Amino acid sequence: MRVIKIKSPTRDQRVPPGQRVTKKWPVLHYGGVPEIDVDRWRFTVKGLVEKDLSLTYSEFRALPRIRVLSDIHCVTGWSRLDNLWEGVSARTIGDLAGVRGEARYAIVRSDGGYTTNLSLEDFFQEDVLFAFKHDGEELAPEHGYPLRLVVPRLYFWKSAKWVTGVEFRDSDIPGFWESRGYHNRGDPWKEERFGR
Ligand SMILES: Nc1nc2c(c(=O)[nH]1)N[C@H]1C(S)=C(S)[C@@H](COP(=O)(O)O)O[C@H]1N2
Ligand SMILES: [Mo]
Repeated sequence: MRVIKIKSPTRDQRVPPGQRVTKKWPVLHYGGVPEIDVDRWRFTVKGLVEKDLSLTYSEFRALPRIRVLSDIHCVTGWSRLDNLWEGVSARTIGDLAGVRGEARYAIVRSDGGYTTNLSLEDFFQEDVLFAFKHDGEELAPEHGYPLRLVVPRLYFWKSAKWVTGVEFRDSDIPGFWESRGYHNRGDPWKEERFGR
């Protein structure tokens, strides 16, 4: 399979304000790590699309892949540079379902009820992907196995773990952290940590 390689944009000043670099990869989430049976797992796409999707795990793994090299910036203050992700581009998912012209937002849902919201401008950046591998290895359960979203240009809470689907809408729904005081967008270069 041909894999398209993408490098997220970086700046001369590599690390955003208020962040410290770590080599380790911390584990952070609300609640427990879900036990997911990939034989029953589905990835669903619904809302303002031409065609609803419900993909099995093997169907998802057969989609065209990309690899993205990008940095993680967590709002709690750590950054981890040069992560190599492999998975399916958000654009591939959008193209498969046929996102309708009225759509403005993507609401991403996870096993366990976590959600996060993105404008379609942010969701369809070329380095956004649904990843099943990190640095050449399958994702570990605590990092989102079997699938997580990765949104390199925004704080890492937007990168939902244990993703089960996406809904395209014309109106926004603040996600789990966004409705608990985190910023609605979360650009680390503007330190959009809290508030709208
Ligand atoms: N489903 C789910 N995804 C989630 C979270 C969560 O609580 N549930 N936490 C977010 C937050 S706040 C961060 S910092 C990252 C942490 O990812 P990591 O544990 O792989 O470092 O996951 C994000 N994705
Ligand atoms: Mo976080």
